[in-house]
Amino acid sequence: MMKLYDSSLSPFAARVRMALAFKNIGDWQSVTPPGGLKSPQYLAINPAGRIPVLELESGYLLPESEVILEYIEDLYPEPSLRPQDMELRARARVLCRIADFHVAEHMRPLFAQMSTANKDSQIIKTSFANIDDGLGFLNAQLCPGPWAVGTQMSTADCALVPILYFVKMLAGVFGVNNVFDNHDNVIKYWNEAKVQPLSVKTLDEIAKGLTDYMNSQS
Ligand SMILES: N[C@@H](CCC(=O)N[C@@H](CS)C(=O)NCC(=O)O)C(=O)O
Repeated sequence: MMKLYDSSLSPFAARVRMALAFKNIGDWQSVTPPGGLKSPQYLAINPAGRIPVLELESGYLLPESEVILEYIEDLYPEPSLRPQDMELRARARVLCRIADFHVAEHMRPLFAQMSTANKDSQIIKTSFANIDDGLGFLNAQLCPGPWAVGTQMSTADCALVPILYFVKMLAGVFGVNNVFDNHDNVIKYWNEAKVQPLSVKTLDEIAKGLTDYMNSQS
């Protein structure tokens, strides 16, 4: 059985769980990284010390959520998260890259700021400015919904739904009001996509993970 090194606090791990749920794949197991992400045991699993990693039946340890989705798609082609249309397929890939490189990447300093007592207001300001730029790029690329490239869910939604949830969460934590406000297509996408049953399931898992984490800290 495949193993997913997983966390309900990770938008990247959520991307993989959302794809597995879409395909109704049950033969996988969620595993907590042994010893924490930077422990020698886990660094032997993923030298980058990051989740997710999918351990394949062969024992091969596959990192990088987007590549994991491609593997899952090859392993279980139906139902497909790759649009039939070649242009829409390209658009879904572009949206995944925007989500990763132009939005999620700028959330990293904010996660670090969450867990430090000495907050740096300049880092927080710059990160939200970068996220706003990324949301602008996303805004220009999104198609009319309810999903990111139209009426069918794709890999882009598995990436975007969890990441946008975390953008909202971080904005709440740092008191940034209406983080999507300059981006009409992002607002529309978020409102339509977040209520789809698979999004609800994925976002509920994240919300529960966050609640459990907060409770463990208090
Ligand atoms: N590009 C990677 C990013 C994975 C990633 O950054 N995961 C976060 C959890 S949300 C992590 O493990 N962070 C720990 C760290 O960067 O030290 C992917 O798509 O899988």
